[in-house]
Amino acid sequence: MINNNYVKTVYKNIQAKYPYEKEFLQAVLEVLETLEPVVENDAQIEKLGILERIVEPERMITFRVSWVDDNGKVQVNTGYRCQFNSAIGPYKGGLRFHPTVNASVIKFLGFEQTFKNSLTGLSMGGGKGGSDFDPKGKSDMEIMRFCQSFMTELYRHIGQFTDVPAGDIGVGKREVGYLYGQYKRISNEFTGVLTGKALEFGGSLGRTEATGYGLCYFTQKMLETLKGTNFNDKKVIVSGSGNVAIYAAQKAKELGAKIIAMSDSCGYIYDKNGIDLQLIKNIKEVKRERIKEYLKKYPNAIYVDNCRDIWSIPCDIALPCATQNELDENSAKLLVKNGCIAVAEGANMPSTPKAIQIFIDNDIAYAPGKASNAGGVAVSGLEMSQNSLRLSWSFDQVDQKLKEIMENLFDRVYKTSQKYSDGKNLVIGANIAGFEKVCEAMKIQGIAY
Ligand code: NDP
Ligand code: 2IT
Repeated sequence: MINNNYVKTVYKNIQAKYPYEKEFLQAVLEVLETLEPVVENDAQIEKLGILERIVEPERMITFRVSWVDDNGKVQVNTGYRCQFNSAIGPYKGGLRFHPTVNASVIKFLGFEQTFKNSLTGLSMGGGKGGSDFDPKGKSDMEIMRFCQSFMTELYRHIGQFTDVPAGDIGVGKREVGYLYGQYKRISNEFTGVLTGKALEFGGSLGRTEATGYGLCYFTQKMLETLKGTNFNDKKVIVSGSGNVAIYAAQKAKELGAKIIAMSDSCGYIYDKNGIDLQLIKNIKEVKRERIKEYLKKYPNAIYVDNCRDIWSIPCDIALPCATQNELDENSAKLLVKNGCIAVAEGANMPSTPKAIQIFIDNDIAYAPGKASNAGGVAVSGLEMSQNSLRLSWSFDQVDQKLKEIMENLFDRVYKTSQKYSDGKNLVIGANIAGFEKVCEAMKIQGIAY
């Protein structure tokens, strides 16, 4: 609920302008609701139209991607790049290839990225892109041809000092390789224009692990500060089994937790003895198969072919690491009922607004994704630094920097929450702390953009 008239008007206008962009409106409302005290303390924000500008992307690029499948048939998809905000640095954010991608999804991700990137303390603006292309079931050559066609348009909009894309759902090392190859061919330039690259051509050690590890560094600090405990001996559920989920599970396990369940978009696996992560990696990263394959080696594990029900399993800590709105009100109630003490988001906006309210009302320590999953983009920032320096740092150097970034990020979010609320509401802390730097930069740079 918004009370302040200025904030209310900004939201109503954006709602009237983009009535069908429900994910985007959800992300905007969540942020605007928490900015009221800041707006009320600073008349410049309204005068300079900071909120009107911060909810409107600087540039939204939509393009046709035609490619030829293995049968010689031409296929057509839609490509997007949303260059949301460049107040504090070049646009930075991933590319998502998934059939559910549309303008609303890309805009919500670009909007959130602006605040997330600000929270890392590095100089990166917010951007996001992708396509409704479905990589599932495609051959390697089809993936290559799609990536090449996608980059043939995208290349003119990006650059190491302009906009630096990376991976997200459906875009990992393989896709970044094909995208990079095509960028280089067309531009005749070898620069750090993408992150998440393979080590052979300028990638950073630790980028693959960064989002999942960063999530656990943040969560450990949150557990210590808000709950006086840590991961040790906790039962943990991780949804998803992609890049973020796998390395979140790995680090949580290293910190003493037992991972009892993981999922993919078809269903979930519950293994009360603890999930065999090596097997999950082999199924999902190497063979690109369904998580159900887990049963072949562990017939006593339980498989349920409904991924949304994963939250009905009793656990101490929930790490949603799959996709937006995967954890709803009913799931939140079940988590509370079963004694869960913390929910920390590896995915972007995985909890619905009603679910978040339930966590807050029931004193569950809740880490919003734009803070807790910032480790991926933070190490992307470190990859850009290494590319500029023409140097590569060791895994331990990168991991140490990641840990410092996530712990400092937690402190800043926590202190901001203490200033504007009770210290426990990290949604308020993350939104305001992320907003402050972007807002100041926008004020200083004038209004002609
Ligand atoms: P991956 O493509 O590696 O994995 C995605 C996982 O989520 C898969 O297990 C996939 O299942 C599942 N999933 C995807 N869409 C859906 C859906 N609609 N319903 C149910 N399950 C789904 O992606 P990432 O691990 O990179 O990304 C996961 C989340 O983390 C996303 O929200 C992303 O935006 C966010 N994120 C990613 C970062 C990164 O560096 N990669 C950084 C910060 C956040 P299946 O295999 O069946 O498709
Ligand atoms: O949501 C995200 O932060 C990402 N997908 C990572 C973006 C990046 O530029 O590394």
